Formats: sequence, C-alpha cells, structure tokens
Amino acid sequence: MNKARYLIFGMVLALGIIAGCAQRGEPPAATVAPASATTAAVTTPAPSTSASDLAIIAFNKGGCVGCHIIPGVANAKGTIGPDLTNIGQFALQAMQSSSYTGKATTVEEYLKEALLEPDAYISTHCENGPCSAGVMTASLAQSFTSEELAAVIAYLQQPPTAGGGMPLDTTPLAQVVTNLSEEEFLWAKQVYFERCAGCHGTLRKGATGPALTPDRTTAMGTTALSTIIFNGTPRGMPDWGKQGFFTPEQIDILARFLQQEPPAPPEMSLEQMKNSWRLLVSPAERPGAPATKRNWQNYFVVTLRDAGQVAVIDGDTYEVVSNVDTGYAVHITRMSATGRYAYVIGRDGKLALVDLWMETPTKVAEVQVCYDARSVEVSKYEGPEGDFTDRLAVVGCYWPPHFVILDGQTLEPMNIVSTRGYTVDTKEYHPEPRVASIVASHYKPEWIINVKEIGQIWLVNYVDPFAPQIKMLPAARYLHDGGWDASRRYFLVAANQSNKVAVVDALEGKITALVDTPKMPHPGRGANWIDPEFGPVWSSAHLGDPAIVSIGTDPEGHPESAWKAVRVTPLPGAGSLFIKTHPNSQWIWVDMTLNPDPVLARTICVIAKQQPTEPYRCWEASSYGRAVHFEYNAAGTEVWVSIWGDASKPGQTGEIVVYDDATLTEKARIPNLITPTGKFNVFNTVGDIY
Ligand code: DHE
Repeated sequence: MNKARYLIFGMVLALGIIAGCAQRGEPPAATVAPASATTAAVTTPAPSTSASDLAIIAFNKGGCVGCHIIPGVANAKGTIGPDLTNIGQFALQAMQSSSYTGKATTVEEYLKEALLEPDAYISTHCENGPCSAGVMTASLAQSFTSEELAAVIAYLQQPPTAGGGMPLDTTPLAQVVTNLSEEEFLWAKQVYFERCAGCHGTLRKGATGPALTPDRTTAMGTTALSTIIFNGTPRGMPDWGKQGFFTPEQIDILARFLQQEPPAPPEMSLEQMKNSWRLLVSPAERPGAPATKRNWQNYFVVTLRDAGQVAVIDGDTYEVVSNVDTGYAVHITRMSATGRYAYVIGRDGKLALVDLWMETPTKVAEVQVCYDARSVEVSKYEGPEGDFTDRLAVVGCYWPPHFVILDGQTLEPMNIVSTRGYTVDTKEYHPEPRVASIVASHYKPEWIINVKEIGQIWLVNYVDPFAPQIKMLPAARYLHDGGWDASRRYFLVAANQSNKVAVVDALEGKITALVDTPKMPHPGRGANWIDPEFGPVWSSAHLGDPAIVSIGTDPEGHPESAWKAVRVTPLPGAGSLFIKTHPNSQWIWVDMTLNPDPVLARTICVIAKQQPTEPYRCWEASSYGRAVHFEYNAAGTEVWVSIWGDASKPGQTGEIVVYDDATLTEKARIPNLITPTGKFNVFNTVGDIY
C-alpha cells in the first residue's frame, strides 16, 4: 500500500476544485503570448533593486505567494504549502530528523535544495499536517536567476520580524496583465464555464473552491495563478497542466481571464425551456408493463462522463443493454419512485428521461432547463395527500440559480423558482445561490433542496407545483451533497467549506443539528451502519482530510452519540469523494479519487464495521486512472467501482470492476467504457439504500 509522502514548499494556492475534465472548449487557434511576455515587469527588476526587494519580486515571479505565507510579502497569503515564517527552524528540525533524505547540512543548503528539488524532503508542516508530494513546481531552477535564488534564500533565512528586520512590503508586486484578444476571451469564458465554474461559481464568488474575483486574483498575479492551474492543489483542484489538458499558453490565457471582471451569463425563461423540450415517445406509446425479460430492477445506469451518455448495464449479466445519449458531461441519475424511469442530468442543464421498461431502454423525452446543473430528483410520496409516484421531477441548477419543476412523465417544464437571496450568516445578498443536492421525503410530499451559497435548506411542498410552499431552514454555507440516515427520517448534508454536516428532521421540518467535521466533508449520499460502540451511525468521506467520520443517528437508542462525530477512521490519504455500504454488508467502501498521488487516486479501502478503527484492507483497483464511486447490486452481494480513465487513450478509457462483497475478491471487469463515474442501481436508488 502506499506511503504518505510529504512536500516542503507547495507553490500553488488553494483553489480547491473538484471539477472533472471535459472534452469541449477547443483552444483558440491564434498564437498566444507566452507567460513570460505578460509578466515582463516582474521578471526584470531595476538595477537598483535591494536584495529584499529582489526576493519579493522572485516570490511573485515564482508563484510562491500563491501557496505560502511569507513574512513581509503582503500578497503571500497562500496556505497550501507551509507557512515560511519559521522556515529556518523547520530546516534545522528536518535535517536532524531520521526521516531526512536530502543532502543539505546547513539551513542555506537546505533552503536551496527545497527550492530546486522540492520532493527531496517532504515537510510535515502543511495546514492539515504533512504536505503532498508533486504539488510544488520543480521549475524554479529555470525561473529564477542566480541572483534571485540567492536573494530568496537570504530572505528566508532572516525574515522580517515585527520589531525590525527587513522592511515590510506594502505593495503587492504581482503584475496585473489582463489584456486578452476577443478570441482568447471567448475561449477562456467557455473553458471557465465548463471546467471551473462548478467549484468557483459562475460569478467566481467561490464555493467548493475559493473566490476568484479580481480583488483576489489581481493580488496573486498571472504567474501564481498559472502555477496553480498547472499543478493543481492537494485540496482537490486538478493539475490541468500536468495532466496535459491545457498548454502553458492556454493556462496563461486563463490566468489573465481570471483577473478580469467575470462576464454576466444569460438568464433562461420558461418559454426558452419549452422550446427545447422534445417528447420523443409519448406516455401512451410506451409499454404498459415491462417489455424486457431482464431483471430491470437490477440495472445499473452508469454515467459515461466524457461521452455525454449513460450506459444501462444488466446487473445480473454485466451486459451493456443500451447506451443513451444524454447531456454534456453527464453528472447523476435518479430513478422514479417505481424505478421504471431514469432521470439523467447533464452539466449543460439537459435532462433526459429513459424508460427502463422498454426492451432496449430508450430516451423518451428531453429538455434543457438551465445552462449548468448538477441535481435531479423525483416525487416519491404516496399517502393521504395524494399519490405522486412517477408524477413530478425537479432539476437543481447552478446557472441560472433556480430549480425547475417538470412533469415526470413527459418532462414538460411547469414552474421555475429562483434561489437568489441572502446568506444565512452575514445576511448579504448573493446573486448566485446554486442548487446542490435534492432528496425526496418519504414522509411528506416534499423535496429537500439545498441552496449552496446562502446555506439554506428549503423544504419544498410539491402538492401544487405551480404554487409550491417553501420553508427555508437556516443551516451553513456551501451545502453540497448528502443522504438519509437509515430510518429515512433525517437527512444529513455536507456544508463543505464550513466543515459541517447539517441534519434535517424531515418529519418535524426543522434543523436538528449542525455537526462539526474535519475539512471538506464529501459524503456522496453517505453510508449507514451500526457501530459496535456508538450504535447507528452515518459516515462521510472527506476531500481535505485523510479520514472518514461517523455521526451518531439514533437519538432514541443512543442519545449520547446522536448528532455528534463519534468516530474518526483514518485513511492512507485525503481526496475521498465517495463512501458506500449496504445493510447486508460487513464493510464500508471508500475511495481517494482526488488524491494528488496517482497510486492513492486509484486505491480503494474497506473498513470492517466490527473493527472500524482503521481500514481492514486497501488496494489498487486498476493500473491507471482514478477509482471513483461505489454502488451495490440489488441483492447487496456485489460492489461496483468505476475506473475513471482518459477518453483519448484507447484501452484506458475506463471500466467497472465488480467485487464480491463477502470475500472482497474481484468477480468481473466491464471494460472499454468511456470515463465511467457515478453508477445508480435501480433498486437501491429507489429505496435510498446506502
Ligand atoms: Fe458531483 C453528486 C456537485 C464534481 C460525480 N455532485 C453531486 C451532488 C452535487 C454535486 C451538488 C449532489 C447531487 C444530489 O444528490 O442531488 N460535483 C458537483 C460539483 O459542483 C463539482 C464539485 C464540480 C463540477 O464542476 O461539477 C462536482 N461530481 C464531480 C466530479 O468531478 C465527479 C466525480 C465526476 C463527474 O461527474 O464529473 C462527480 N457527483 C458525482 C456523483 C454524484 C455526485 C457520482 C452522485 C453520488 C451518489 O451516489 O449519489
């Protein structure tokens, strides 16, 4: 299994993205000025520049300000790498430590080594403990002149103190060069929308990733921004440059684009939505009973992200029954209450309705209800207030910030509700509160709709979809994903940048608790199981912390544990996206998909429910790509794991690995799928079994 490796300087700033990678957004053909041309002013200091000024110029030029706090450098506020205030002391400690593998014997030599060979020794002093290997740029040797290198080393050995030392810098030296040709601007705008807006917001006000408004980005400057975009961050931002998605020239365009005011994106009316609506097979033309002999309730609808498709795979035979064209960079699927229909949402706001009763599952309707979306849910209630099974659907949009209620049988858009409003804590107007997860209550004709940026959880009664009643519960900012507890009464949702999980009592219609968790909880829908010490718990993975955390969910039987983070189970690395279990299983499965170490990114772990203090076993699920997301078959005897490959590499585009849950042995591989990510078993999705 993999080793924890640690890095000393991480010269990239915490943008903290999770966005995956899509294939659209061709680069502009025009020749583009390389990064050095746009930063000429900071790379050629005047001859009279003092040694400390030269060091400050070099810190900006090298992008160091993006990742580190550096005393005396006003814009060096990064927290990805260690704070360099006491770097001399750390250097001494490091050289004395038995784990030191570098060659330096003095602080000066150590600093030089750390700058020129960043992975020679990996520091344990990053914000959350050990740093990650491979994050700090190794190109400083080429970027710095020998004078700059000497100035930086001298500066770090003797940083300014409050009472004296070198003069404090008050003027950020990062240069603002934001001129872009029209072609560059249009390209950057499209690329930002497709790859960055998901985490940073269309208006760049920040959410899962930090804000990228010009007040912040111009202080960082083109070089620091470019470095981050190239290298990624340990908090989940992809290394777009290293992965080869963007050339340095394209990254330079993006870095300059980010220093401009964000362009205002368009709104969308109900009429526009209706114009996009296509009823391909009317309800009357569809089968009245399952037309397939297959066990359709054990179908898995699998996202083929970069193909803009879902594959419907027979969970009994592992055959791909159908590939259905859906929206762009398709995100998730939810089933209707009977399981007959699959609702598939693309990032472009296109919703596809797939009839699983047809002999070959087929798209029977489609509509576009926004330009950017992540969530979809259905009406599940059947009771005294009516039978809403298979009647309504709701799409949660990122842009425009609204949700849309649709006819569940035809996808005809019925109503739009804006989510713009005031933040839960500071009560400031937010122009872009995006809709994150949505779940359907089993107790009431209600959806629980999580409004990310304002931190409110809306209970939306859909009995009258044209005049829905909405109760707005205050929770915490940046609500993201979540799931039910085992009783389906309590819904637990991650407020990821607040490091909290909010608990909603769907029966009483109130917030039960806001539970503190480690950095950036990311549960998917979470995992429900019985802890031997604390009773029923719901567990979440974490993007920013190498651990899963379990929260007590049984206020009646285990009141002392209820709504507290009662157990932390360490993992070999951070960057987890998903966790899963099944009531019949003895295991909890967890991935580390966004870990910067490629080996950890394809490693999965199981934790034994009876011995949950540490993982029972971890192993590499493939020799390439990233392992992501788990789903059980209907019987709860198999676990399916996606290998998220590269659509442009034949043989490594991706596959699904099927494990026997009892023995943890591999049963099968479903090969040659294009970037499979989420998988949704019909039976388990209908029943919210996880
Ligand atoms: Fe997701 C769930 C948002 C990136 C795969 N993702 C969710 C949900 C939200 C969300 C709000 C909850 C939906 C619900 O339950 O109603 N996801 C976002 C983003 O904003 C983000 C961070 C960045 C982006 O630009 O989209 C993002 N998501 C990703 C990915 O990169 C993943 C790994 C692959 C992909 O689709 O590109 C990915 N997200 C998933 C999956 C789920 C999900 C598989 C559903 C998990 C489940 O078991 O229910």
